Amino acid sequence: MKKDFYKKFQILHFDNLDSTNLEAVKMAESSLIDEFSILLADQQNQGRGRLNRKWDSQKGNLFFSILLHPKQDLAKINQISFIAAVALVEALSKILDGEIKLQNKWPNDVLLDGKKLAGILLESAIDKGLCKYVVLGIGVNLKSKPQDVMFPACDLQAFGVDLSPREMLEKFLDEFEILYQKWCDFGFDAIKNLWMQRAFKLDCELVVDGKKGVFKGIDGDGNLLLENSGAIEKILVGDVS
Ligand code: BT5
Repeated sequence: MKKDFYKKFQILHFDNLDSTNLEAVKMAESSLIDEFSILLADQQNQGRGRLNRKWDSQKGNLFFSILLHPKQDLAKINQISFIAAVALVEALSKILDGEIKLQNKWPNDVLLDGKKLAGILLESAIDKGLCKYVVLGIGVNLKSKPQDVMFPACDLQAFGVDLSPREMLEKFLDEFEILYQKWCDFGFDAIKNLWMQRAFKLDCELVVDGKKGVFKGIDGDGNLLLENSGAIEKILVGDVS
């Protein structure tokens, strides 16, 4: 494993891990890493998605997890995955041709030209009603994409962009550092607005775990707002299909 710093982030770079999130949780539990440490792996054997789903983790793509100690109410911790999505989209918008559509898909995906480029997995530990730590894990398809997935996937290379995992990570961190600090100082409103500007299917019909309705955006906690027959329902977890 190699260690170095990029800005305030200490990067621990591994050839291979089961999962950067799993390892970050283990290291945080043993107090082996500090806030803003990043675990970066060239490959994962057991990359994880939400609800214990699998994250396809081929070499050449980006897999990392950041340890955070947010001093915010537990109810606000979920907002961090929206900060990450906005940071990733900001970074990608500076790299890609403006014609290519970049979108945020609720709750935690970044889409390029309507296909899933990246996924975000937030895991947190709570002690006596307070947040002990958060592990923010992100996977970005740079060179390859899986075929057999529930929502079509894509990779950056197919759009003419050739970046190494480290280069993509640094571009993400440039944006994330600023947005995370803004969130700590001023709250979620600005992040939420940025996320909504590129929300996939905003004001359109969509289906969330079998429920049909019109997507009216997210609320202050990041819940999806689904309108049906004039009534708005809040959806806390689910998959948009
Ligand atoms: C996510 O879950 O999208 C969160 C993915 C987070 C992965 C990162 S990699 C670094 C860190 N360490 C980890 O172990 N995990 C994090 P979810 O919304 O549940 O989406 C998972 C679903 O996306 C799977 O069931 C597949 O259908 C599909 N999928 C799997 N691998 C994919 C890939 N590389 N690209 C696009 N879609 C994928």
